Amino acid sequence: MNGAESLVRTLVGGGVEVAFTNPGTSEMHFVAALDRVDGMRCVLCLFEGGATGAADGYGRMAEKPASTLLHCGPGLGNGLANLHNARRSRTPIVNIVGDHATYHLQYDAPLTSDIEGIARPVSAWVRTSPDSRRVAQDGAEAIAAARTAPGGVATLILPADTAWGEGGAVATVPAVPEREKADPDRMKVAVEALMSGEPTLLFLGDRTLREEGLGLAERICAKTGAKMMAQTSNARIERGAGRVPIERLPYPVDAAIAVLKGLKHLVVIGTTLPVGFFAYPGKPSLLTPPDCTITVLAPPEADQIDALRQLAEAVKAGPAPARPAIARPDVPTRGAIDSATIAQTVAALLPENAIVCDEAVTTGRSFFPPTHAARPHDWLALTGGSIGLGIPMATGAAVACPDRKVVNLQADGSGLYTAQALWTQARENLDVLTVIFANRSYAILRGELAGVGANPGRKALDMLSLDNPAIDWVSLARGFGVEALQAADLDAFVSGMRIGLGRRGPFLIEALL
Ligand SMILES: Cc1ncc(C[n+]2csc(CCOP(=O)(O)OP(=O)(O)O)c2C)c(N)n1
Repeated sequence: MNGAESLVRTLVGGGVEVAFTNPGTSEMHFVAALDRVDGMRCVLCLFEGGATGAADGYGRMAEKPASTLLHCGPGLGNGLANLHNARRSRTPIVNIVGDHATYHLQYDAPLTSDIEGIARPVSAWVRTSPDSRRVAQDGAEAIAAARTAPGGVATLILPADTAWGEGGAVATVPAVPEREKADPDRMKVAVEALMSGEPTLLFLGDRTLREEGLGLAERICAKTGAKMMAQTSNARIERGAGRVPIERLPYPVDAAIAVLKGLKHLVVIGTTLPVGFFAYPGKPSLLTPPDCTITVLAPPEADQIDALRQLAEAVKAGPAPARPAIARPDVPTRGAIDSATIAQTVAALLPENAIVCDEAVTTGRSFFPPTHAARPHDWLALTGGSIGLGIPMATGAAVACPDRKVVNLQADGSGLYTAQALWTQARENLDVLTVIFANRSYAILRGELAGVGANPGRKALDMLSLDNPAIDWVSLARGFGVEALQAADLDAFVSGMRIGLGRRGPFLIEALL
């Protein structure tokens, strides 16, 4: 068996069943091995950012790693932005990058580069396999590294001769270490904060935002009077009718400072501190009031659910409190296509068990309150602020969950970074409805210009406008094999949503805002 085949067999044996690929010459033996081994679905992505974003969407939903297959340092570089987002969402990914044969590197051929150096900032684990007898073992360790809490990108670099060389043997995946329990001293401080009667916030991320964690947090808050809030951008929240509604820390710094005002204690579980996405002149980085105590009870790598259980027990939390049911709204019948009517339409029509992939940027800022009443669904957001994730993430989520409708709420500028992932949706016949918010601008950056105190002139404003020429998303989608329609008013938008949600397979709506 050659190294490539031993690696593919090891991946399949270790539960890696999907490869999002964009290969080149150095990966040809790996590609050939995919044909000799059953159990690995290969999904071609036309750009590495599509492959890495799809692996992120897949991992968030499947809760196990997919692999990528990328070509040398430049291919990895193309995929880096979405690996950055995956690192922020702590998604397990086995990131496989081909390289020149070991003995060829000394000649500095054109594609030679420092792959480890490119991979390191986004990877929890990096290894270059030295030879074909070792490559399966390295693959097995990569799977374990990707799955080790909090989850991350394990980059395995595969010199071409490690793939074509003989002597490979299938390896088994080593055990993944258990998550550590919360520190008892911090638990004591957190319990004291919650029982103090002073304004206290449970600041939540990661696993705490699934049904079980939210249920525990709700009971703790009901007992102690504390409030709960999610970090701004989350890998996955289980929400919708019958589930615990949770708001996110607002993105704009002033709004975030306002909601945290008066807080005396912050208890952090499954995330990091509430800081601004950016610094702004004259505004703080850390957004809690200066006299607020902060206790990081369980960082993302810790056992967050156990921390919540211990807290619930320590404060003697009662059963789930009665929660007033919020009625699902009807579709809007009056008004323009804007944030409010879009959110209302989504809330009214989203099918049960849908997966929402949110790269709506400015249009989506206020989507949460109106969609609490939507049918139960998962909500996946842009975790690392690196735009160009939405369409690939929806692609990967649809591969992971073929029985669930995926709805990609997509800002137009961000969508253009990785629009070719639509082709993968068409080729794989994935059940994804993409809704493009065609405001034909980088709208968020207008606010940022003001926020940093810059004084824009015509040239600066020109850098934020996408209307000359206007991008024709319907033609773009059709060109990639995805049926599409344009909605210029609210009626057309609502009926487009009914059409898109009522059929299976990829579909795109360009909503003119
Ligand atoms: C990889 C990357 N490049 C650039 C940026 C800077 N940036 C942030 S938002 C944005 C434009 C977003 O425009 P669009 O997606 O149309 O959303 P809108 O602001 O119009 O709602 C840009 C360029 C970024 N966040 N990530």
